[in-house]
Amino acid sequence: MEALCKNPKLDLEGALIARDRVGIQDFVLLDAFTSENAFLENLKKRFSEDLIYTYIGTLLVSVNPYKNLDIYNQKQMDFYMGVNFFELPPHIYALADNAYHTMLTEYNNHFILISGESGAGKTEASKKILQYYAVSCPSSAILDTVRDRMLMSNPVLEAFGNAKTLKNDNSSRFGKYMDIQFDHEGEAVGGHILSYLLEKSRVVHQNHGERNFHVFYQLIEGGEEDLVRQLGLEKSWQHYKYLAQGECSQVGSINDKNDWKTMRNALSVIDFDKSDIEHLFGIIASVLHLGNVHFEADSQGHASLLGHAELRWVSKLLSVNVQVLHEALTFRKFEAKSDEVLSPFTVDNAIYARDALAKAIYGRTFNWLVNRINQSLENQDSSRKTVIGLLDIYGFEVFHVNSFEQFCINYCNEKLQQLFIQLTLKAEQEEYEAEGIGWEPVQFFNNKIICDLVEERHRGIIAVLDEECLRPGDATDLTFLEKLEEKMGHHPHFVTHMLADKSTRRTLERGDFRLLHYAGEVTYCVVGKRPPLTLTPLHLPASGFIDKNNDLLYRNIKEVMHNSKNFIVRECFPSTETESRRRPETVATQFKNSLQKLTEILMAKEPWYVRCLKSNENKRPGHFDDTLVRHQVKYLGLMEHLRVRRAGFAYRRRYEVFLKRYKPLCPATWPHWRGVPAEGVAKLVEHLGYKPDEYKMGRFIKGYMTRGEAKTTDNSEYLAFVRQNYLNRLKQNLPKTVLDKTTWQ
Ligand code: AD9
Ligand code: MG
Repeated sequence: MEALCKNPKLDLEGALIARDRVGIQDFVLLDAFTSENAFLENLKKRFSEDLIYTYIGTLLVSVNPYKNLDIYNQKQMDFYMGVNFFELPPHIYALADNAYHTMLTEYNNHFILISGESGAGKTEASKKILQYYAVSCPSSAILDTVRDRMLMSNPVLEAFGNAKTLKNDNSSRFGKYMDIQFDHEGEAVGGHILSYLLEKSRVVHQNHGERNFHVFYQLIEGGEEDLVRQLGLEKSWQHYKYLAQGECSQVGSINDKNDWKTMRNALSVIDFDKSDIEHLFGIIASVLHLGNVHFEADSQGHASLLGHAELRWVSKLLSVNVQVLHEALTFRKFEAKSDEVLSPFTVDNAIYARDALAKAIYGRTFNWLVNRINQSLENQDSSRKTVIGLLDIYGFEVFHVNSFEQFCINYCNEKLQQLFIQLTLKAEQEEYEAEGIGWEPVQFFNNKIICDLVEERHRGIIAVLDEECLRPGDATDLTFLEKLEEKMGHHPHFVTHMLADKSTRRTLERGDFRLLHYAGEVTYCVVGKRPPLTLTPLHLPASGFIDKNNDLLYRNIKEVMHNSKNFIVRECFPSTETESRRRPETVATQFKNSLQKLTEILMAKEPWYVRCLKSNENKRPGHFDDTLVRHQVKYLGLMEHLRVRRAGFAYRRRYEVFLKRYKPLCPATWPHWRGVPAEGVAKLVEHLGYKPDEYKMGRFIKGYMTRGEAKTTDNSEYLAFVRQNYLNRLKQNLPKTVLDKTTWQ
């Protein structure tokens, strides 16, 4: 282990001597680190010493160790509290601390973007950051409650929103953005969570080797005898069709019994009372019973119910009338003139309606849960607060068969990569140009072309999909695919069986399309794998793009749910929905819009980045797969980021802000500088003897002097482009008292 980890504050020099063994902790600082090989070698060297974190300037690279390291504890938190970023070895706590102190001193909003593919360690990183704030921020008794609730929201949301996949035993199946609100004293006073598109198809279908959401297994394994009896459940996951398909319940890394206890305790901390909990678990159990409701065809080919006992449990737990529910699952209601007409379902229709109901109940209950947690985190005080937002979203994923869900997840990752590019590579270089600073452009792959391919209005894949979904008549997954072929035929990132050359064609089926994502190729299966109905219900059909995008739930089923006596169910199915004649937005469009809003939220804040890398595909502790890591380094654009950072000026502030911060370093500017801020800064840097290539002055000086002619955009107010290593020296020179006390009201 790096000496610094034992006592970072005392052992800086020791760490420098040990450099050969442990590699370099910030890629920016070393001249020899421009090649990809050297980059990887450094990561690997550090990884082999359990040093999973490395900086590229203020960006933190983290490599998943797949083992518990003794670096997340109170002692480590104490080391990092209030200490300058580059004075200690890289750590997630350092990044969290720096974001926090910058927020306090500059009084602005920040966000931490945690990205990486599925299983790379994003959720773990976000939990570590939250824990750091919970422990290190000042607090009072009242605020302790807020802090505990924030921490406890995690086990609850993970139980309901995470599941075992082939990539990750605790894979996030929803996106999460959490604002932590701080008052001017730096106390965490509240929080707010936004959740994004839960993968609710998992409720009714899991691939082999995968599980349903954790909460189901927790309830069955850990649920108290009384509760389980009240809910009419068997203590065996094999009994439930919705849990048995993946043929995978016991997972070495998961202890459902203990997780149940943690989650139950967390619910009480978040202020769920007995009635909330009863209603909530009633709903979860009802989904399991619903999965065991089966149908057979009667002599006329209409669906007839097989599982009466199960349906009774469903109606009891959801507090709805059993007859009415039965009817809603086996008939469709039409309005013909002033009459209501019932049209019987086939078995296929009934299975579809049953699964749609299970998905709707679960998905909406999840949203209800997020709202309920938000109420408990709400801060009543209306005074101005600053926030740090934490973004932890499902990572890029490629399976053997990829469907609509992977399409949404991977699109979301494209958007985040685009945001990263916008905020770093692109914006940074454009700014140098705008400020008139000499600059050799760094080439990078801009994935905007893929984002456009997916989301462009009228022309993108989502637009074509919606068009097919809304088209009355004979639209199918295959007609959708044909439309795609027509419209995207020549796009360099899109290919189908029909469009492919001979060699590629062999790897594509007729119902597939392939996207060349920034992180690699993914083949999406558009058509539903709907087997003949003679197959056992164990092999439930997974539906295709059109179905999933439509996410249809018949109106009479919604009405039944709205009349439920379970208050959660009632809230989840409001009357406004059944009364409205407007067609709801499709799933993909809703998702696209919510990502657009998210981008706007993030763009208004100061960014910090954690780039998580997966060390190997087999979750093997301490194993570093060179090829896999190299691939991620490439597609995440880490080399390009390093080049921009090394050549560029990582730190920039408006003249006024810069002067306020550093004026104690120069007698001419301290304590007061009465002139133009830009000139004060010029005095300051002259006094400090900066070398010309260590900093640059943006256009503002010129702009200010020749007022009137000058353009006065926000950008032109920037000045002090200071190289990262120089900034460290600058900060180190600053008297400690000033560091502590400077505030920017
Ligand atoms: V997904 O996109 O939600 O499927 P994540 O969130 O990127 O994915 P996660 O944080 O869940 O991955 O990490 C996967 C597993 O790696 C965890 O369950 C841990 O077993 C392991 N892990 C990740 N980070 C660390 C770490 N810093 N220390 C030890 C870790 N183990
Ligand atoms: Mg995750």
